[in-house]
Amino acid sequence: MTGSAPWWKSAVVYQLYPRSFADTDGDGIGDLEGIRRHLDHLQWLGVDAVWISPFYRSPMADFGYDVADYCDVDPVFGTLEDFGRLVQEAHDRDLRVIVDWVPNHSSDRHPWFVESRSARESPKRDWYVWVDGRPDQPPNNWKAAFSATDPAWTWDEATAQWYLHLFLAEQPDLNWRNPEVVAAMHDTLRFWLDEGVDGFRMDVIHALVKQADFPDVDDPWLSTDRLDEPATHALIRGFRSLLDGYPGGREPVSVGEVFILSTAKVAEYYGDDDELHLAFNFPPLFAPWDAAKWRTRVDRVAEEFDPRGAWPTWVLSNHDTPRHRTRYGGSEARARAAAVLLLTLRGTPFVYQGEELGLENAEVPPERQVDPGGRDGARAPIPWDASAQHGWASDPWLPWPPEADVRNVERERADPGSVLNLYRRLLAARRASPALRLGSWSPLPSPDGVLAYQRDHDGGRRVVIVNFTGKRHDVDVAGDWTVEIASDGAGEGRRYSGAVGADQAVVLSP
Ligand code: TEU
Repeated sequence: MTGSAPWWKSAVVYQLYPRSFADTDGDGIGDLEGIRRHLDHLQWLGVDAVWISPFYRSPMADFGYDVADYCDVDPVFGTLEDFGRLVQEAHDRDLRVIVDWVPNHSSDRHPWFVESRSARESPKRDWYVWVDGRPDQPPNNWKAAFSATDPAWTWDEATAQWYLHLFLAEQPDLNWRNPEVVAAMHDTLRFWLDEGVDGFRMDVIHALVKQADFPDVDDPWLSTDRLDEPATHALIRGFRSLLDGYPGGREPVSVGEVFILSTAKVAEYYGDDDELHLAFNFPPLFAPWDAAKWRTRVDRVAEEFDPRGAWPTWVLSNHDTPRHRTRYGGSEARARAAAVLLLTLRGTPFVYQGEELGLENAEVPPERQVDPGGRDGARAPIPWDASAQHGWASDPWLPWPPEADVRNVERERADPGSVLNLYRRLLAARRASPALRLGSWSPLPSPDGVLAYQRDHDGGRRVVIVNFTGKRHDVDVAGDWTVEIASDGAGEGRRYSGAVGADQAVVLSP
């Protein structure tokens, strides 16, 4: 690969939501062995790394984001041995493995919290956030995520204090002002590094330290004014030195979920190249399919990130948000054009399992809804083939996404015109082009409704044109260009005509 850039700058990361990827033991829930058996498919697709959503021991109140043992695999997903085999076989294929790390809160069944809750005098009392008060009056106006009304506090009858939980009551927040918590959580990072992982996706990392004295705030949900504390930045510098100092030359990466809707704030979490290696930046993910809005948000990233040498990330879909094809109105053509955008901006793209099949959100009838955050639709199982069970041994835990009879891995692999094969071509084009992987980004003149830009690296150049509208547009580009990739496959390998079709995106090479 090119020069001395760290691997994660060139990489495309594929997010695995293990419950819904592939099931091998027939319980209707995906498992680690299911991931291992499909590594050849991921290698065929051409991604460089996987991020696996939590597979740790958990009562599953938040489907694994409530961790009861940071250093073991939940039996529903398999065993630590399964994980070891998965890492080994991924590495054999040059695929890196990033695990999810959920440091803000544990499960209420974690032995740390059980002990903390047992008595005010418990040696672990101060591992969580306990405050005095009256049972009828929560300590402040902070609200728990997923609810319009529930306080972020639960009264513990037995010990007559409130404990804090930014999410569910089953997810008590750890007290990161306590150095014992810091040391114990550093140990969990070392544990997975020793298991061979290549990095961590760090859950709600901006939230670790809360504002002292817990004042009322203007926006009582996941707002920045009660979180985003200087002490959190100091903690992140500690994680960074642990990762950078880990022996073996593996260059483990940290990618933080900084759920703050200010790109300037997100940039601060890269520190002075001494905090996160990468951070998710949510404004583009939440942008509508609109060229001007995307242009503004891409520009914001360049303005805030470039001066500090921070490397961006790009995400269209994840396990918390409706799938981008659904958000953009259900059009496959738009979802394809969006894929071209995702995989050609400057930064590290994250592909969420199933978007490469062009999946839409599943319709989940009320009686099958299970997520307290209402996010089931994006978490539907991956259809592997056209059979009635789509490669799953029994009915999966959530309903199928739409059109699973045609929109499945087997069918789409066999169809050169499929969304899956578009992703594969885009990934191959990235691999072959230092300009697409690492090049600079500069906008080109284009009509309203169209975003055009070029990527340059060491004399290599690619031009990308994304038409966000349902109308054909002429877009002049100086010089002679060949259509390397077209989102609809049209004209690939031929000379660029000077126009992009409705909802079409193209990658041009000299
Ligand atoms: O998400 C944090 C977060 O901010 C989102 O949950 C957001 O509030 C919500 O999805 C809006 O619909 C992370 C994980 O990605 C999520 O799955 C977990 O539920 C959450 O943390 C708690 O661990």
